[in-house]
Amino acid sequence: MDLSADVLTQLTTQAIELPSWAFGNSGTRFKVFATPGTPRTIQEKIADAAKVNELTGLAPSVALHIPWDKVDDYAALRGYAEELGLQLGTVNSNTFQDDAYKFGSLTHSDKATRQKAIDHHFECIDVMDATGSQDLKIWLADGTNYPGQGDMRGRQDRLADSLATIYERIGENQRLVLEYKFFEPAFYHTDVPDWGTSYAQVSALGDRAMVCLDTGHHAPGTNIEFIVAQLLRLGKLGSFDFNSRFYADDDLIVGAADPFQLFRILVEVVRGGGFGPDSTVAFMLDQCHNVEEKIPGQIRSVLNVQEMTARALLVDRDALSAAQDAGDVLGANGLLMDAFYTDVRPGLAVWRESRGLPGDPMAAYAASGHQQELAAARAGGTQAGWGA
Ligand code: PSV
Ligand code: MN
Repeated sequence: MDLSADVLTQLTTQAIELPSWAFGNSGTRFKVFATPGTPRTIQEKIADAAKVNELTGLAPSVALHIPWDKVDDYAALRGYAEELGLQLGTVNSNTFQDDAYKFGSLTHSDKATRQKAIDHHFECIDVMDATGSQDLKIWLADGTNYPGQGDMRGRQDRLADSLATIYERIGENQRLVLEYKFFEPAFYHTDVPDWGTSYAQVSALGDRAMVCLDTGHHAPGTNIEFIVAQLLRLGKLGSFDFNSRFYADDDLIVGAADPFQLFRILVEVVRGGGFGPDSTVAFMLDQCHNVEEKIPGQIRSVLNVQEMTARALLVDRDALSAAQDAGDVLGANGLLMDAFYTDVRPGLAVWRESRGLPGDPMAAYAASGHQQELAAARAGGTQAGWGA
């Protein structure tokens, strides 16, 4: 199976947004290992994202996290990004690092605390207006640790009210995407634990409210591609946060833990019209690089998505439908596996070179000396990490 001109043309449109926080230091609650050359400012994070885009042609935008990426002049930040060939993308709110939110933010029983969280989202919308960002992404740490600790029903009602107030402020060309996560930091119950809750909440808001599916936020064994199919069917899949997990919210490189799962997800994306110029689904990474270098970690990640998209595009749809309709169980399964087992890497390398990109972006980066240059240039200052 070769990569046809049609498949390559479709791949030309692929864009994967990078998270600014992927370039900062991160780790576990046990230890954060610093990497020489780690950005100290949002400008340096953007410069690193631009390097990923330069070598892959896959990552034309970078997501911001407020307040981690706070600056005085967002229009200037936008200008800086544009000079480097990037757009500023999704604005991620943060209601999980403030003492006031110990017992919740948009769901809190105290009106003033809810208003504080709402005001924070208003601030994020102001940032979006200045940066030209389309999506406001809300992930909530809200939940409880013990049965009886909170009124789960009341919290849903308050969440609906808070979201409605935020949604009213969203501009005509902007969207609100609500992310779900089945546990952590709350362990007994989480206020937005699953796609169904996110779907119910955003459906009540309107057309510009959508679900964000973070691939790392499901219980082991969950059929994520089914959720993808269902949300696309319902017209409510707004965006992806791509990453890999073995055990929890591991935030490892997408496609690293289970490449076959990533393939299956992308098969449903393609099947459901979620890929290509007519799709409004936004593709983003939500990852951290705890022990590996960050720029090559991001390069590896976007290449993984590209490779699995290419394989998903190779599925012979007509033959698959025919086999499915004929009840040809093994034939249908074989068609899917043929696409999955096709090594698209040599074909993609040739295609990249034809577009003026390095055939092997990982090797090109390693040979460039860029990492060493950054390590020398970025001596001193405070390296960015979660919270800065
Ligand atoms: C926390 O789980 C998290 O990783 C969510 O997935 C958000 O998307 C991200 O942090 C940024 O706030
Ligand atoms: Mn996420």
